[in-house]
Amino acid sequence: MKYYSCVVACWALLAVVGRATPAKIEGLEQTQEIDDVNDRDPELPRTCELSTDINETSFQNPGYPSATSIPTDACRHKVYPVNDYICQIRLDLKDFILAQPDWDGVCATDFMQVSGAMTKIPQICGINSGQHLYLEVTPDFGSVTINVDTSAPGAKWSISVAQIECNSPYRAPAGCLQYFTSTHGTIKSFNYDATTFNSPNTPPTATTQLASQAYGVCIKPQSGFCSVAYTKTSGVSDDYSFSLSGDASVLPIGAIGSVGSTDCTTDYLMIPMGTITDTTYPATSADRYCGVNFPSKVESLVQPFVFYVVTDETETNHADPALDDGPNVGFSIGYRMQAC
Ligand SMILES: [Ca+2]
Ligand SMILES: [Ca+2]
Repeated sequence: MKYYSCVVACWALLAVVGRATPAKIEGLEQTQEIDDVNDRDPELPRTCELSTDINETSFQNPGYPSATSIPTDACRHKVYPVNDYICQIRLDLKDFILAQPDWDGVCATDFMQVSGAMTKIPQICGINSGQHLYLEVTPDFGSVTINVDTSAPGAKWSISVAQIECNSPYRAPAGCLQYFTSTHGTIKSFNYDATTFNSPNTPPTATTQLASQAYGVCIKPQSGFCSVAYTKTSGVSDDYSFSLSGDASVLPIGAIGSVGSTDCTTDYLMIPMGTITDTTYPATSADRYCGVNFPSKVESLVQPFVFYVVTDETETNHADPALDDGPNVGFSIGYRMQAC
């Protein structure tokens, strides 16, 4: 009963206090204290302005599984360590639908932001159900705050929060915002599921790729496997399912992508010493991949198996609008470990 009455009270409080604090980023610096919830029931979902000090809890929007009917403004969830041996926190975005970014890929309406961890988390918005993130913390981290800030109705999220001990086999290597442990799988850019083309054969009409990203995606090494091969999950060279830079709406379908550090300077994937198995490309190896397409296969044997995602803060070329860097949809890349 304490929880439910608090939900109502906190919701009412947000409606009043939240609106009185229009600054978005500064939301985390509000003097308003987050309520400590010491209910030991992990099944009890936590919503705005509530905390947890037990493992495996969920942070959800008010009214979940329905979407919000009014903006929440800053909606914060504070996570305290369950013991003195916590080195990571894994966030699983079970359900995550926020407003889309603006034309520059900036999360200007809604965003999720995390503070208190060593890992710098990019601001995330749009559709990210099924994505996950690892936050690196020190065992004496104090607390981590997850802030989902919405200024439009229609947001919906359910984020499970798992604390990982320093000696846990589930701990990801340091520096990996995302960590994949199977021998094959799919790695998607954040908000990739908000594809703005009607089909992969029609050009995108808006940028869904998010700005200001810089993170590593790691793949767990396995005995008997010596390299990783990356391909577009669409499996089709002549489509618009991949675009990181360049105006995908004017380039012809099937145009080859760009590779290398000269051409890929704004938004790109970095695959260390990638070997290109695609004779339509002018290079046989490159570290950077961008443009409006991806080679039929890129293989890397550099361990640890990591690829990096980098985007700058804009899609606009102020000096020459004809060279605007979008609309771009990001990437959906399949990875498969290759036997030695
Ligand atoms: Ca771009
Ligand atoms: Ca950009």
